[in-house]
Amino acid sequence: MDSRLYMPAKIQEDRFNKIKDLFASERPEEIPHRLMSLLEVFDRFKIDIAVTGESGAGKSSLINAILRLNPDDTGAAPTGAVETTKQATMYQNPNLPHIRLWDLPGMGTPSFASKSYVTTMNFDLYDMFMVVMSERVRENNMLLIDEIKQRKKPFYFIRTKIDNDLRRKKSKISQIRALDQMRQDCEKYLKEKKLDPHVFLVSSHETEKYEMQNLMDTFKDDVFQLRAELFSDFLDKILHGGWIKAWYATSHIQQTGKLETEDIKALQDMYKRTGFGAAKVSVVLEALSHFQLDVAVLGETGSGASSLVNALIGLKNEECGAASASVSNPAMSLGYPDVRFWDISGIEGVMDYSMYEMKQHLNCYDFYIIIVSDWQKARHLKLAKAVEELRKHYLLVQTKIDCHLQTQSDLCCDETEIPDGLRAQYSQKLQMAKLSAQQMFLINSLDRCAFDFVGLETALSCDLNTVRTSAFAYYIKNSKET
Ligand SMILES: Nc1nc2c(ncn2[C@@H]2O[C@H](COP(=O)(O)OP(=O)(O)OP(=O)(O)O)[C@@H](O)[C@H]2O)c(=O)[nH]1
Ligand SMILES: [Mg+2]
Repeated sequence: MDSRLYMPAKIQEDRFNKIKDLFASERPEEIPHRLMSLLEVFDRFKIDIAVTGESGAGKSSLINAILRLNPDDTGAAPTGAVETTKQATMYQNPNLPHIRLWDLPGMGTPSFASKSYVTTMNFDLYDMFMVVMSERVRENNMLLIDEIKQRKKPFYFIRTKIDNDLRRKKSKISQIRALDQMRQDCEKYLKEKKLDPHVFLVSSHETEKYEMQNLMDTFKDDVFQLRAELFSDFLDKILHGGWIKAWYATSHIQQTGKLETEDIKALQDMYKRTGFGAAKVSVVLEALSHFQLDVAVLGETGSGASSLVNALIGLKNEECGAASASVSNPAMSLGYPDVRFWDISGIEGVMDYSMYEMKQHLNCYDFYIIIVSDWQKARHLKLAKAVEELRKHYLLVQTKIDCHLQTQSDLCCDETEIPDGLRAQYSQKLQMAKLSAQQMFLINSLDRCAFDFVGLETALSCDLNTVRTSAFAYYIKNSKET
């Protein structure tokens, strides 16, 4: 474990300088509270994205693909070969509750005639659109785009069911040619309207192919940006726009349930007390976008820290870019945007340190995954205590659980009995150690579908979302102090 690790900047220099200027006259100890009360309101600010298009184009299937749900999963959008979606229905990823995806009924059926579709669907309620089409660009797609353009709202043009289109194209070259043609076909009509939105060619059934990943990555980035703009714009209207603009903006936000009344009041009060208005908020949100979170994966030598890092970033150990135990560069993955995973093995080397020294070592990270390899030596408990004293968060993981279970395979038990027993036993031990962690994730890093790996990923995404705001606030405070 190298304490002199080079930690790259967490915010781009120009953005960092702007935010430093913003807080130039503030006392450092006031910064976290100020930033966190603002960002907590921003965290609750919702953005509404409508997924629209002709009936049967594949809108509901696309939503399921974006949310990584199978059509049969509970909570998935119903899909079907006949007209299926009969009313606008909202879907969310539980880890990203501020992004609301609206599955709209299809345009151009007897129930939803093209002429009245946009009025019936009330396009004014949405902040962004995904116009979904399959097979051919049709007049209805262009009608939708005209309406969106009139409202000056951003949109993606998404051609789906690409797997069907390419079914008969056997050679790579004919596939590339066909994809090229399809893209040109979409862009031709958009260019005629002097529009240049992102165009994606995807399949909701074969999500690992074509441009689904590109769509998800672009969407994650764009949505943060757009939410930040909408939030600053709303503040501008309610604080500086005169009462008519303020009234309209507030009614819209309340009608769409983007913020609660108390949140709006909190923003107004904050402005009165501190002069923190739209311009300043926009500087803060710009700095927050792409703020890098540093996650330390801590384990003893040979405990499987590198394999865990690789599994988290979705690489196999032998793949190019995969972590090796000696690496002191962080690993990054599109699945966890703006998160740097540090592979820190060899923690036994710091076990003789005092609590103070240990905290010094750990303080540069924002979040920790602590690998438990030997309960007897209880090193993980000391690390967890140090992290708790730093008032930071962590997850506890027992790796190589498959090997552990193999050693017990002579016991005749049900397959789930041993892991269930271990989980219960570990929770008890954690309680006895008076740690805030209640759960131990049992995993095999070489098989991401087995044991608690999915649970670990869900908990990690959720925790990182929560930690981001306070990590950012304290980073700004600390950099002002140094
Ligand atoms: N092969 C293939 N089939 C797809 C794809 N996306 C959707 N489908 C199929 O197309 C049919 C319609 O899909 P839906 O997602 O229900 O379409 P929709 O636009 O939501 O339909 P409505 O709600 O009725 O307007 C279903 O049978 C889907 O399985 C895809 O990417 N590839
Ligand atoms: Mg549907």
